[in-house]
Amino acid sequence: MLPKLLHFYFFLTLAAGFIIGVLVASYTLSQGFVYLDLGIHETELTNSTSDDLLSVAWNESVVIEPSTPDLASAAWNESLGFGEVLYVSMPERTDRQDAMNLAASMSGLKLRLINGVVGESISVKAVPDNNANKWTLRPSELGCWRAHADAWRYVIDTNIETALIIEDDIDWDKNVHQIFQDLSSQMQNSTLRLVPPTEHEQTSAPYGLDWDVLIMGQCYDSAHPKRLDLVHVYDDPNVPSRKDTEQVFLKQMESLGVKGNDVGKKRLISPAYGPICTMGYAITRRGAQRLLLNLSYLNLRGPVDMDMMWNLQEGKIRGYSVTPPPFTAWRTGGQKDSDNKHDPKLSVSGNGNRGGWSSNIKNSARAAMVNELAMNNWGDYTKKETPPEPEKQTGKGNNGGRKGNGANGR
Ligand SMILES: *[C@@H]1O[C@H](CO)[C@@H](O)[C@H](O)[C@H]1NC(C)=O
Ligand SMILES: *[C@@H]1O[C@H](CO)[C@@H](O)[C@H](O)[C@H]1NC(C)=O
Ligand SMILES: *[C@@H]1O[C@H](CO)[C@@H](O)[C@H](O)[C@H]1NC(C)=O
Ligand SMILES: *[C@@H]1O[C@H](CO)[C@@H](O)[C@H](O)[C@H]1NC(C)=O
Ligand SMILES: *[C@H]1O[C@H](CO)[C@@H](O)[C@H](O)[C@H]1NC(C)=O
Repeated sequence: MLPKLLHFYFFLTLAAGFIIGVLVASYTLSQGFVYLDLGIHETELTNSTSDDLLSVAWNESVVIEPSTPDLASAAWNESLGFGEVLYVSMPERTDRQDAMNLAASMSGLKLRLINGVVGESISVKAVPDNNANKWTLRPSELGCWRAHADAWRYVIDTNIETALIIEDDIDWDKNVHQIFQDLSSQMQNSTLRLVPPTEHEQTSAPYGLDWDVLIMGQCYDSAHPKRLDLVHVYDDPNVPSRKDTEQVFLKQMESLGVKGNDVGKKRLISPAYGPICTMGYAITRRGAQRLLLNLSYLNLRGPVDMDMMWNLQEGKIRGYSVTPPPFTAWRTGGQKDSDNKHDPKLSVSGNGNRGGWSSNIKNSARAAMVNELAMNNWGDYTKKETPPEPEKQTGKGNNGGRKGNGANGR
């Protein structure tokens, strides 16, 4: 009797073990799919994180308990792992808003519009004090400052921990999520941190919170001349080649020890010191408060980017610069390129978007979206009617079968 009972219990234990195993495995599996649902484009899902999750999921043995998904994979969400993405655009530049809406949708990003401000509309009473310098701000510079200050205010009001702020005339890489995932894993353990990340940072701040501003869309930059030792260098397969990188960034990289064959392979994080332009930067809530304090409440000593730089150089705010910067100007030539410096001698449209260009980027998102949306409907009908020819390897220029119908002109 007793041995029989033992057998029974033994069997029961086995069965229970099996059921638990199946439950845990399917839980892991569902975690994998939760992640997949967050992914924006199917084509992006072949990336390491989802691969890892799937290979865990398909393993029968109960390997790992459902771990918190890698924090850096938040970079694949619609705000790149920041609280929100805000973009500044003059209300009348609906052409640029169309472009940003389109490019963002093709890159799996969601943007919130912060209206640009006409400088002349700002009351003289609302202009910050400017005792320190004699710089007289042009109305367009004042308007630009006001729009960014409104973005900072939005961050403070909404209680988000970080925001990415971009302008409306920019381009980025079509692999922007991968670039930011890589940046995030580097920043989590960056050698530039003064203190180890807090528990909160480790669980919910993909880029840490040890900064006020994270400069990622500068048009000029330089590192602290006496602190060229402060740099965090890492491999990034998506950095532009030397010929696609502007001189100013090659120079900065060289000053920080990245030259020769490392150019085109490495990206750098260094304490921000001399950045100009505000085409793309992230701020923490504390950063937004510091900027609103110094660049509104106390004073405004010059154009918003200059005063931010002065504060960085004076050590009054803490920032990091990412080099080469992931956000860069989209240029078409002509008057459309600038809302600040109107030059009536230029033609209105320049080369137009079809003739537009950008530097510091390996795979332009703007160029990619034109190709990805291209089609040849009538050609496809013709192709269907004629029996398919055997597939020929055409080498470069053909992006493979997936969008093989892409007519490259219209
Ligand atoms: C199961 O896990 C092992 C170890 O992590 C891995 O090498 C193997 O490829 C996995 N199997 C499958 C089918 O993914
Ligand atoms: C993206 O991830 C960040 C960090 O976890 C989070 O704060 C933000 O709300 C997420 N954005 C979206 C659109 O889910
Ligand atoms: C950061 O460092 C910790 C502790 O050394 C380690 O457990 C973690 O995997 C590292 N994270 C990344 C993203 O490298
Ligand atoms: C703000 O700017 C002033 C210059 O007017 C500078 O002296 C001061 O240190 C700055 N303060 C803070 C808190 O950043
Ligand atoms: C994920 O991203 C990397 C880096 O951009 C890319 O080279 C690769 O194609 C992607 N992974 C896979 C397995 O496709």
